[in-house]
Amino acid sequence: MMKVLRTAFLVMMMTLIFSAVTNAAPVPLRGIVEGFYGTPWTNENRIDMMNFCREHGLNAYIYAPKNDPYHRDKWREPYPADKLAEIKTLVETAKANNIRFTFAISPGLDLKYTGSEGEQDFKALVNKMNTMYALGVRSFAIFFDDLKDSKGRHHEDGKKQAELLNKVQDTFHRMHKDIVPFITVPTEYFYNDMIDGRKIKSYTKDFAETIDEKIVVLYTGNGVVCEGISDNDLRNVNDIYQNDRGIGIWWNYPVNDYTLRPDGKGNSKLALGPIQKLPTKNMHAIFFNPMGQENMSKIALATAGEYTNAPEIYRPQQAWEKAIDEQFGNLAYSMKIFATHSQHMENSWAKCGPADAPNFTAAANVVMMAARKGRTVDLTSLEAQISEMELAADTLLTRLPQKYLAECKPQLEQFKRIAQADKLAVASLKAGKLNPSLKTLRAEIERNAKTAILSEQAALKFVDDVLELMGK
Ligand code: 14T
Repeated sequence: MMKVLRTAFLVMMMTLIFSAVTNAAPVPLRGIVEGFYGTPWTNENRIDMMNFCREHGLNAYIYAPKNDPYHRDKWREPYPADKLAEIKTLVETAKANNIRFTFAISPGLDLKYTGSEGEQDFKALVNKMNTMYALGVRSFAIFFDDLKDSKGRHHEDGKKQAELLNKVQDTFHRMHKDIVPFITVPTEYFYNDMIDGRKIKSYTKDFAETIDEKIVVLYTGNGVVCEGISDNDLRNVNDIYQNDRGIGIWWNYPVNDYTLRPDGKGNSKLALGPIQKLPTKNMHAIFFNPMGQENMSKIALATAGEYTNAPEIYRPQQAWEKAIDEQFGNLAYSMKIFATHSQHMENSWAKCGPADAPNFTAAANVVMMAARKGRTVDLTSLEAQISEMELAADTLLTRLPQKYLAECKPQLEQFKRIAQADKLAVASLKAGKLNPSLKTLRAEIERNAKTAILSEQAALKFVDDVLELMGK
């Protein structure tokens, strides 16, 4: 009898322990950081996104819009009543959706650490956070990113910053027992900025040594916007930041604020690919920085949900197809064609996301290779793709619901122009002489490139390749 009981007890314990292990979320804190430059999301956007997060297994949202004056530029100034009411609604919506709402403040531009000014600023910080506590906020972040001058230098003191963070957290924790550990982003927030050759820079060394081990430190990878973070990359940065639960990630995809249009109204390229190339283990927290285009961000963010809920078995391409099928119903086929041409984000300092339209590039390369040798080639595969592109652009322009169209119309129109230019490029190759309309259309594409960019290295490159070959 005793033996049977003991066995039963053991089995029960094993089951409990095992289920505790398997039920533990691979990434306990996973969500969105509204941390981009440019026009912030509307509260309606945010509420919509919180519902989306719950549906996709994301459980955290950080409020940190760079262009909210009360978050950064004028961080000392109290929020006006209407803004407070908005934030209160967000806090309540987050709660109803089981999402941890974090209020972030970015005081670094002019924060004072010492003397009577330091005292005053400390009080201003605590005051601002107390107002948020009264609205129901229980999670707080203080960010110190983007404090570099025009020469790319910063003058921050890692020890002073970290000491201030610790002091604010301690003070706040003494006042309110129900707050969770703070979140921060240091001034040197990407790996290549933390080291100088093989040496850890003094700012990072001081910050890492001083910061309370419970505080969640976020970093963006080897660069600000980078191709991926390997398990090994994560180990390297965790050698610097030996925090309780390891360093967390602020992932700069699908954010596109660095492709801001000259008129400031919107961004020229949309990031419509899947999340990819992120670590498979040892992540306590990951936050995805989205686009100002809230609805168009949901392709990448749905894949972020898939990834964070099972990083080890995540497959980007499959998650991407599933996301588009779910979100676009009978327009999914057309949306996949458009989105394939707008996933790769790259400029002089940023590089992220899968290559645009790899199938197009492959077909175009075969064609160009032969054309350069003066050989005739089979153009059927390329022509089929081009027709589908034009059809997809037309279909989406006429049938996409307004909430999406409002976020991607210039890009869809540009997509259509590029498809038409591709068609003229193929016709030129076939005729053995340049179709004069191609140059006109190419110029029109260029005029629109300030507001809409996509497929620069794929469908648009083919146009330029043909122009170069047959030009003048
Ligand atoms: F906090 C950081 F992790 C971070 O990424 N900060 C900003 C972020 O607000 C912005 O959305 C993101 C993408 O542009 O990159 C950081 O901002 C930069 C960084 C640069 F190197 C803006 C311009 C830069 F040249």
